[in-house]
Amino acid sequence: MNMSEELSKEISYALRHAPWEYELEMDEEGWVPVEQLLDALHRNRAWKSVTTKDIEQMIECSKKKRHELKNGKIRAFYGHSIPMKIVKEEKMPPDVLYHGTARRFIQSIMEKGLLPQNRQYVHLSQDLETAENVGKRHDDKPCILIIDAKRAWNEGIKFYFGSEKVWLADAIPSRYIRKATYGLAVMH
Ligand code: HQG
Repeated sequence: MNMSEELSKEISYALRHAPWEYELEMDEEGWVPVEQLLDALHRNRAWKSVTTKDIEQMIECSKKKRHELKNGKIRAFYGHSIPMKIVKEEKMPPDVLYHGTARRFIQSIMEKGLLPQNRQYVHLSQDLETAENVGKRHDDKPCILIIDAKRAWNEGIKFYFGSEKVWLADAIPSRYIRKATYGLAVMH
């Protein structure tokens, strides 16, 4: 892992899971003052000389947009597990969304629907490639689920904008979920 990836991981950990460990004051949309984050990072020898510019560069270079820096504040777009629920912007989803997961979770998902588990929201992918990459974190042969987002939205399920590739929902009932065969996913 290079320096920028390590910095991204550390910042994701702070902003998604443990702002109190870094003494960060977080607002309801997940924003914290960059100065506070820098102060905390500077207390760690590994990040002694990290600057706002380094954080900007890390965000810029990352293939996946995980953080946003604006008006002297920084936030994580998604992924939170802290007790205070981060308020996200409700938005009409595309007709179809995807979710990459492990084969071993399928039976439970088909019974109970998609649940946020340890995070605040269920994470859905904008495209198949993203879903495959998410699924590979859990299983070398991930299973891709197709979410009938349009119908779910029409029937009152709320969706929230996460980032350019990530959509969020409180939960997705199983009637809106079907399994893609792995072959189908690759063909698209
Ligand atoms: C599964 C990463 C059994 C769900 C990723 C998933 C993403 C169920 C796992 C983002 C279930 C939770 C989030 C049910 C859901 N029964 N299992 N009823 N409902 N699950 O890591 O979506 O790179 O919390 O399928 O790329 O994998 O860190 O969520 O497998 O965008 O920026 O429970 O985090 O982004 O796993 O990943 P996770 P996720 P970063």
